[in-house]
Parts: sequence; structure tokens; C-alpha cells
Amino acid sequence: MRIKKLTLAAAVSAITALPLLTGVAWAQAKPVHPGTQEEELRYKGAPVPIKPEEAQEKITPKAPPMTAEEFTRAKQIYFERCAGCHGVLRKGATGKPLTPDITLAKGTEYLKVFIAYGSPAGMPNWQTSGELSEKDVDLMARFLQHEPPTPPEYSLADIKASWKVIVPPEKRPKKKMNSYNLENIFSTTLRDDGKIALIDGDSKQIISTIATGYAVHISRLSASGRYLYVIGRDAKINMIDLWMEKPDTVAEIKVGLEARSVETSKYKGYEDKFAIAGTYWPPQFVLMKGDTLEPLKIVSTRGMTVDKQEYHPEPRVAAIVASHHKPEFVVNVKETGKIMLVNYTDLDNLKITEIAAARFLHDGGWESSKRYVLMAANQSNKIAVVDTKAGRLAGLVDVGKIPHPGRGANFVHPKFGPVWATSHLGDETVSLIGTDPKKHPQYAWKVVQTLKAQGGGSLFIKTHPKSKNLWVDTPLNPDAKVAQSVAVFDIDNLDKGYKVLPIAEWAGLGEGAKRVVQPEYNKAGDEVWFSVWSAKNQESAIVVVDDKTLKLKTVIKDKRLITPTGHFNVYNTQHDVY
Ligand code: DHE
Repeated sequence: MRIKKLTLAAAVSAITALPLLTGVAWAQAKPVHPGTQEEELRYKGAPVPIKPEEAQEKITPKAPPMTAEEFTRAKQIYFERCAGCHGVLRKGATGKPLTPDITLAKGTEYLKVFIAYGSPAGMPNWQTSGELSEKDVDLMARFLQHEPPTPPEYSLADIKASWKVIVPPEKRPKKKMNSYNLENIFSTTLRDDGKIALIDGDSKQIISTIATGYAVHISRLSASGRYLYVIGRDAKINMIDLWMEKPDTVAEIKVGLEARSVETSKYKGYEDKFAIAGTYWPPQFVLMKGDTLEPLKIVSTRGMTVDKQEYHPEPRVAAIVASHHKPEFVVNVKETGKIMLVNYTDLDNLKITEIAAARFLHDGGWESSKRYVLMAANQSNKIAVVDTKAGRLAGLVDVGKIPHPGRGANFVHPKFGPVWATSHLGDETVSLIGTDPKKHPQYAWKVVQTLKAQGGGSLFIKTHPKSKNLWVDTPLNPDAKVAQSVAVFDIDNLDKGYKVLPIAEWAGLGEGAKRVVQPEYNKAGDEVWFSVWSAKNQESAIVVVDDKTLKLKTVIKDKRLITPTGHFNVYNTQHDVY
């Protein structure tokens, strides 16, 4: 009887909640309730690449009994569907904390209804959507009352055991051995194919595809532009030498169980000397030799949160950027809301400046002088500004709902001078923040203008110093038309609104989700590249647009282009041009 009552109440929330489909299936699903929560869930609900056998279960005496087989299945379901939002240790991030102190008090019946029907706060309706059976819902309700199974730590010895130098530095070419215009090569993530594609930006031909870790997340360049570092979600890094006759992997390493970020030292005298990678699990970052990936030092990010100052066992490392003006890496720690400035001049006596920003830090980039770095604290709807020269917080700027800048976009506003822009996952706005405290102090670290673009579900925004256009994607918008097109603003006439370019339509592909993702300029700043991201078994493409005329220039199609997502132009990534 009690269940029936709850069921009826929950039916209302079931209408507002969406089934959590992963990957491209999301975009194919009919939107039930277009809105913030849905876009956010689509984005953060991806599986965590931790295998059930890697996490040791901890039986909690007061919790309902479970067999060993049930534990294995529950762990698998949890890592595939729940951990992205609730955290591996269930301490909560986008989703609520689910530790036994909370779940035991709720009990099995309550949890079953919650899992089955979802909640208006964003929990998907797992059972009524058909994603989980009644049996699995019962299993998960019992599982959540036990202590969270903990995946293993990853020590220097573990990391070292995975390390391979395929071509040692002394056996590598002494000069560039190919005729490619390296500065205009693009490294494109082939997400579900475990590869990246190197694409010649001049000829638009694929040079090669290179096997990498699972679902490479980003590509970054060494300061010299010679080495390309890519990191998979499974925390495997490939270091690719672009000087080889046929660019290929010269070293690889696995730095943990789950990761998103890699970067290299860019300060004068330290070019190509160090690499750094941050992991989601274990919560730590590792410093490595830049030319071989030999691991040198691991730093844990576990500690107290900035607001309530309570211990967090799993603060994931999000974006890392390298300073051009100081021997430092800027490391975003998501769950604690801290930005760490890691000085790499003396690894034995490591100096870290810990900046209290806001939770949950995600992505961001430099303003045009590269003294200040702007980082999105997405759950706080704020952009944290750090003065890396002074090593202090310069501002916390309130912006729209769930800012998601990628690395952001820098341009000179006709009225407000230099600004940095972010779009948002949670609403249609674009926030422009003044970034010139010397000549335009009245606008510095304030939102000087808010533009309205196509809709929520934006992930990336881009411009180029030689361009007068500002591009805003919306790949996670529930409206297919919006997800398949981009908005472009004329920087000199921002008040006039935006034009919409039907990028996916231009690609001329068949059925499928076809999300248009991540504008990226070529080196000259006169072309903008977009991935048209379809499901693994459907055709995808890259669409190249002429930045001046806003007309289609080329569509790159190739059977090797499987699920392209991020793409990184060598020169722009090397020099942080955005
Ligand atoms: Fe990303 C950057 C984390 C989902 C494409 N993504 C980043 C960064 C982080 C991050 C921490 C910053 C790295 C840096 O600068 O050092 N991304 C996450 C997630 O945790 C999340 C939400 C869920 C997940 O399970 O991974 C997630 N990201 C996605 C996607 O679904 C995208 C669209 C497609 C894909 O390939 O998975 C995606 N993320 C990207 C791209 C960048 C990125 C293209 C680099 C942007 C740039 O301009 O530098």
C-alpha cells in the first residue's frame, strides 16, 4: 500500500525525468522534458571505466543481504550508470550523496521507488524507462545500503609497470622527417573507436589513425609543437612524435583507472620537459618526464572542500593548463573546489599554491594576456579567475547556469575592451567577462554583456584573434535541430543576434543523432572545423566552414572517422590560441 502511494506521487516526477541513455542514444531519444537537468545528465552520465572486479566490496552488517553474484552485477550497474553523477565513492557530485549513513535510514522500499521512478531534481526513472528491470532496481536498492566498494589505489610502482618507451629519445629523428605542415595538423578524437585521427589541415586528408586508450578525451601539444599527448578515459596516455616520417606513439603509460586531462610544461627553459596528467580515480595527479613519460611524482588531491571544509575522499582532477609566464601547472580539483598552482622547478620540494575557488571546478582557459586563468565552477554557476602572476584569486564571477567554456573565447569587445566568453550547459546564454584590469578596470572580472544563443546544452565556444566571429555549439540540446546546428555572432555587432548554420545538414549524412560539437580554428584562423558526431554504427563527418563567408568549405568523410568528437589544431593548442 505504501509503495502504491509513493508510486503515484513519483509518477509526476517520472514525467519530468528522462531515461539515462548513454552516448549518442541520448540525442536519438525523444525529449520528455526539455530543460537543464536533461542536458546535464546527458553530459555527465557516461560510464566510468572501472571494472566490477577492480572494486572491493565491503559488506555492511545492517544492510540487506546480497550474494557475491549480486554484488558483482550491482557494481557493474553502478559504475556504468551511476558513478558519473554520484561519484565512485558515492560522496555526491551532480547527483546526491548515497553513503550508508543516508541510504540505510531510507531503507530498501524507499530507495526502490526512487530508483524506479526518478525525481524532479534530476534522478532518471530507471525502471519505468525500461533501462533497469524490477529485479535490478531491487538489487541496487540493497547495494546502496552497503559501504561503497572501493577501487584500488594506483602507486608509482603501478604506474611504472604500465610504462613503455617504444622509441627512446636517442633513437628518434633529429629533425622533422615528413613534409606535413605540422602546425596545421588536427588531432581528432575517435571516441568509441579507441583511436585518434591525425588530419592534414591543408589537404583535409587523414594522415593516419593511431590506436590509443579508451575514448580519448583531449589532445595537448608540447611547448615545441613536436609531441602530441592524448589521454583516454581509462587514463592511458599516448605520446606521439610528429617528427617521424609517419607520426606515431613513442611512449605510453596508464596513470590510473579513469582520467580526462593531460598537459605539458610551457615555461621558457622547461619546454617539453614535463608532462602532467590528472585522474578522476584515484584522485591525484602525476608529473612525468616530458620526453619519455617516466612517472616522477604523484600528488593526492584528497582533502577538505572549500565551502563547508569537510573531508572529500574523491576530489577528481578536471582541467589542467600550463602557464607560459611561470613554471607552473594550473590544476582544477573538482569536488573540493580548489585550484592548485603546481610549481615544477623542484619536484622534491614541491611548491603548490592552493586557491580556494568554488565547487565543482571543470574546464577553462587563459584570457588573452595569459596572466589570468578563468575556470568554470559549474555547480556554483561561477567562473573563478586566478591571477597566476600574483598566485591569488582575482574574482568569482556569477554567470549563467552551468558554465561550460571548453577553454573559452577571447576577443576585443567594441565597447568593453578585451573579454573572455563562456556558454552554458544549463541555459541559452553566453556570458562575456571583462579581462583587462589595467585599461578597463571598471569591467574587469564582471559580466559586461550577456548574449542569447540558440539554447542550453552548449559545450564549446570559440573565436580566433584573426576572426570577427564567435561560434557557439549546442550538441546536448534536446531539440535535434539545435543540436545539429551552430550559432555564429558577429563580434562587431553582437546586439544583432546570431546566424544559424545547419552544419549536420551540410554534412549530408543519413539517419542518426549527428550532434555538432566543438568549433576549432585552423592555424590561419580562416576556417572553423566541426565534428558531426553520430553513433558508432552510423556515418560521421567533419565539416569545415569558411570563417569569412560562413559558407561550407569541405566535408571530410571517411570510413575511419568513427564517432569524432574533440579536435585540436596543433598550433592553436600549442600556443593556447582561443
Ligand atoms: Fe569532456 C574537456 C571532463 C563529457 C568532449 N572534459 C574536458 C575536460 C574535463 C572533461 C575535465 C578539461 C580537460 C583539460 O582541459 O585538461 N567531459 C568530462 C566529463 O567528466 C564528462 C562530463 C563526462 C564523461 O564521462 O567524460 C565529459 N566531454 C564529454 C563528452 O561527452 C564530450 C562532448 C565528447 C567526448 O569525447 O567524450 C567531451 N571534453 C571534450 C572535449 C574537451 C573536453 C572536446 C576539450 C575541450 C577543449 O577545447 O580543450
